[in-house]
Amino acid sequence: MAQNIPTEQWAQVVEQTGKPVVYKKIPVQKPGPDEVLINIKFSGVCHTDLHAVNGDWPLATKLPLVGGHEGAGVVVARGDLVKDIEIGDHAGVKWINGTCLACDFCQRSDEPLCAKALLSGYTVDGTFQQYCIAKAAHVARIPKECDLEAIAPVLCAGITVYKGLKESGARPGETVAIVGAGGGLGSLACQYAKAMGLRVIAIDGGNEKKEMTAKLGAESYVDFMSSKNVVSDVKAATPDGLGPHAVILVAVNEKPFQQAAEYVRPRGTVVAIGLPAGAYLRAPVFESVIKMITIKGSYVGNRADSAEAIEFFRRGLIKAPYKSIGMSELQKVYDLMHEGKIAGRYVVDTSK
Ligand code: 8ID
Ligand code: ZN
Repeated sequence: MAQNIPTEQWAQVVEQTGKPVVYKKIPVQKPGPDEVLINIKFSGVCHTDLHAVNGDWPLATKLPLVGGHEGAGVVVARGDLVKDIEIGDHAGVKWINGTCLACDFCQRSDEPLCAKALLSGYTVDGTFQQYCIAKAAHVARIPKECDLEAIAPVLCAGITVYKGLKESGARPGETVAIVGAGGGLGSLACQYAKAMGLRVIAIDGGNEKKEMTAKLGAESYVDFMSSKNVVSDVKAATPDGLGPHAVILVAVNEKPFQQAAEYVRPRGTVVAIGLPAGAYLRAPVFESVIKMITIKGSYVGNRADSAEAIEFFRRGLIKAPYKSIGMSELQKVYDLMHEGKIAGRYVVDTSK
């Protein structure tokens, strides 16, 4: 290990689900043979982190838990088996912290489907601490020219929506509806969709998100809070009135998951990404069949998707808004997120 690594560090710890996070000092871990230790400088706050704090998914978290999975920083130590990443390199800790690399899914580069996947900030400690461990094979390589604070949200939100847009099969010039467009994933989805040559209908609530999504390149906005009929408003927002070719669902609410099948274009694809607790995807069989629609899930991305999403950022194509705050104030971010009051993403600075 390098000499300047402290034995203790600041972290935000979930000690009990459903209770506020606790800001305290905890020990710095040592990386195993196939792991790296990353000095996390900045970490985005994803709604998944709030699901972990609330314990509202049918998947248990580790406890006590350090949340966070959009961590950007500097490699400060590595295990003996690690050869392809150097001390001093910039790297990112993603949701997929490690996988077995040997199962059928890993072999086919569907690593998120690996049954042995370690999940940062959920089944292993994540990035709301100053020093975080991850499997070297899975850490994201971040080019030195990229700003570590601005790139943090790409490490989950960016990768996930980029993958989801690819899964939708939408082609350049076609229209995609982004449901929850004013949130963390949604704001990045607007930018990736635009960079991929797609036309964006943003769906969210309130004027702040309307203005933000317009700046991010959305051509139209449907306000789910004031619209009298979301289905007809979304259809009307497409150039020919037939509905969007794809729908990217990144809201944390069940209702839009039921509505999407109604306004998606015949032959279109609905991609479910958001994970509202206890929600169901429902669609009428008759219309789904005669419209030949596809409804599918999309879950983060593999290592290649991650590298591609980072490359879009490096090229200057992704400039999503974020708000900076000290890591000590993480609970404030969760409170705002719970109320749906965050336009874009919050990024915490682990030194404050
Ligand atoms: O791999 C995955 N599938 C993956 C990866 C990362 C995150 C899934 N997620 C999940 C999270 O766990 C969470 O459930 O995606 C969801 C969205 O995460 P986020 O973008 O970090 O959440 P946010 O910033 O709170 O944004 C949610 C937005 O949805 C809007 C809200 O106003 C907010 O802007 N929204 C809601 I709640 N209801 C809506 C509705 N009916 C709505 N927008 C349109 N219509
Ligand atoms: Zn996330």
